[in-house]
Amino acid sequence: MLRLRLEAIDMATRGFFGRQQDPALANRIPPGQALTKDFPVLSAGPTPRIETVQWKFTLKIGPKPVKVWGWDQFHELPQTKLTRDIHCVTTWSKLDTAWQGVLIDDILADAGVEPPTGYTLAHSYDGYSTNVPTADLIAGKAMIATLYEGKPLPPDHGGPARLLVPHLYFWKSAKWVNALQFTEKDELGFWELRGYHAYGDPWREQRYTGDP
Ligand SMILES: Nc1nc2c(c(=O)[nH]1)N[C@H]1C(S)=C(S)[C@@H](COP(=O)(O)O)O[C@H]1N2
Ligand SMILES: [Mo]
Repeated sequence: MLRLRLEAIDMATRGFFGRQQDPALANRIPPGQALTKDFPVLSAGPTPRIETVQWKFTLKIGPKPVKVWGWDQFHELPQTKLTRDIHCVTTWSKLDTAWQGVLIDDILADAGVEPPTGYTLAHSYDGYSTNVPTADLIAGKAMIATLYEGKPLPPDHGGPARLLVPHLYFWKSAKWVNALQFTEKDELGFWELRGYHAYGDPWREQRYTGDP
């Protein structure tokens, strides 16, 4: 909590400009957010360095692994480009970020899996986790991204691969992702256990536990 808030204050003193600057953009900036052109780095711990040769991504139903992809296998899946606005709970928003990767839909199709439950947890190499309802990952809404602005995703931003769920606060977009797990119930992840909202819709300003 403390770390995130301090960074937000620091950012407010440099490159920010308010929503009033361009009224045409106002309907793209959720309440309490301000635009930035930077791409701030927010991590709970040090950046893990994962070589693509050792990278693995596992799809699990509960405790049971259903399919594991290595880097090359993963790149045989259909590649999709998404350009989306992103919103961090520390109050920065960034417009038109361009990503490429594999839609969760295409991962499930490749594994021959119909979503078995309404809830998932994303897991990462640094021990991070975050919960996202299954409905928010499918129908073209989310991907495992490997390219940012046409280049390999830098390690600080979650490379080699991160989850991208752009319509929820950015802490849901797990960096260094290595598994997606279907769960019976909504199980809270790293920040959700530490005071952040279970769902995290920026348009409803669902920042903290108990926000409506
Ligand atoms: N694995 C992992 N993913 C993570 C985090 C983290 O600490 N570890 N931080 C989250 C938070 S709080 C935010 S706001 C975004 C920040 O992504 P960025 O550093 O690319 O801006 O990543 C999210 N994903
Ligand atoms: Mo965050």
